[in-house]
Amino acid sequence: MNNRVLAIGNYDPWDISAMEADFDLIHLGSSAQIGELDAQTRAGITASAFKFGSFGPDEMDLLPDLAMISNYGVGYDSIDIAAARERGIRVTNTPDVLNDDVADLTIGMMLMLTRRMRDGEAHVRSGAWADGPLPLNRKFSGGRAGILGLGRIGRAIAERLVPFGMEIHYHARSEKDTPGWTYHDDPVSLAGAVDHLVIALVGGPATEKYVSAEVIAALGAEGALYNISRGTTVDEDALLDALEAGRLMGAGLDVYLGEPRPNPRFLALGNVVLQPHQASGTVQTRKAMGQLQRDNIAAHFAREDLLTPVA
Ligand code: 8YV
Repeated sequence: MNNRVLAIGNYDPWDISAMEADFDLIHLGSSAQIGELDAQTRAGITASAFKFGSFGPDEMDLLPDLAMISNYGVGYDSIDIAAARERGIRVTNTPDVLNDDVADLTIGMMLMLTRRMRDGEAHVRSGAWADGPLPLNRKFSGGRAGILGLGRIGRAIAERLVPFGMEIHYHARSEKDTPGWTYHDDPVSLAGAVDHLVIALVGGPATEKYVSAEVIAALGAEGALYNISRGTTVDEDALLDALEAGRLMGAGLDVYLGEPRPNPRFLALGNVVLQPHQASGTVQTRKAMGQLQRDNIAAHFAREDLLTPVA
């Protein structure tokens, strides 16, 4: 077997040089360009380092020898897993190495929103402070936090909230072993019990609009919503309507529908903290994600067990 790898997406230079050193690399910016490779080149490719675009049956069928897709990212909703399974293509992702960063950014957004830190900074920069103090805001420690999806990232977020004296509630497919956190068997009940609702669900069709208008209504005018998962998990129109009408205290968002051009209605709002899908975006974590992606590909070529196969 050759060691040709089709890398797809915009990689950092250290990933490109490492892949060039380890593999016979072909690099495309997006999966939409696969068809531009000639048939002979495509036929020799057994592994893809995937980062950007979508990987569905059409793309897979252009690569007749493809045996594995190594996804850069823990979320693999842009890969059609059923189509991969039908074709015997194995898929890996990059779990765990990004838990800290995603959880850190979540806490940052929670504090920023609740303590009105953006308004506070504007107050200093504009000189408005000389005319009077910033209006009082709301205490963060000792509140009630709800985690929707208690996977590895959800748990890392909950663990960070414990030292803030937060009461922890969660909803997941089933009750988990936790240090006394309160389980809710549906998201509406969870939203109704908390001040801060953090979405840490997996993406994909199964969780589409899981945070419905009903969940948002249950969170209520004193509640705040945070999303570090995928934009698809929220009924975004219902969220925007609630934020505009003051039926929700605010939102902290790292992910949106239509990235990288979020709905402009968000930009007009004062009660939101908006981040550009950067939760895993530190040099250290991105290097670890690239390394794990390459390690999975190396295991494929060595005919060893893949390190982090997708279930
Ligand atoms: C992206 C992410 O993968 O891991 C995930 O699921 O959403 C991010 O870490 C990252 O932006 C690289 O494209």
